[in-house]
Amino acid sequence: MQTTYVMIKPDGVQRGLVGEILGRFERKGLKLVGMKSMVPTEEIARTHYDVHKERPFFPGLIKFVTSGPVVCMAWQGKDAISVARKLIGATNGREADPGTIRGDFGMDMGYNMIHGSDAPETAEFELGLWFPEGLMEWNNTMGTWVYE
Ligand code: D4T
Repeated sequence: MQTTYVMIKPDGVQRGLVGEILGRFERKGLKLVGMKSMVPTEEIARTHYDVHKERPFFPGLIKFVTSGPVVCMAWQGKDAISVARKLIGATNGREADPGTIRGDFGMDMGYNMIHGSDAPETAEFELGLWFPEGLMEWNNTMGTWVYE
């Protein structure tokens, strides 16, 4: 089992897409092991996107991510990282496949509504950053009908 960090960004919240987006992860069969909402501080946003700190879009990205509430989620399941990335779709909404979140609702690169960890190491780092209090352990009875 893997756990991945998924975050609905301020544009997803502003556009009223929270229910639509998180419903897709639920329906897929992933298990929710953490969820909360906050307006990110500049410090947490900078740490999260540290890998991009030299890129020209970095200042705009930090301003955007700290502009309003985000929804922080931890989803667990077999290959949860790649499964979530597939549900999310390509970075630019205009290029993302229909059926993906960005493909169905997005038209841009910066305003792409959602983030998902891209590798086990980044998932571990991001989960520790956004959920320092830890994640929920619970028995998801639905899981017995999701996996053979
Ligand atoms: P995140 O990290 O938000 O899930 O997005 P991706 O994994 O799909 O894309 P990324 O790390 O390459 O980019 C992080 C974040 O920066 C914005 N961005 C990216 C941007 O505004 N302009 C750009 O040219 C790029 C490459 C979008 C997502």
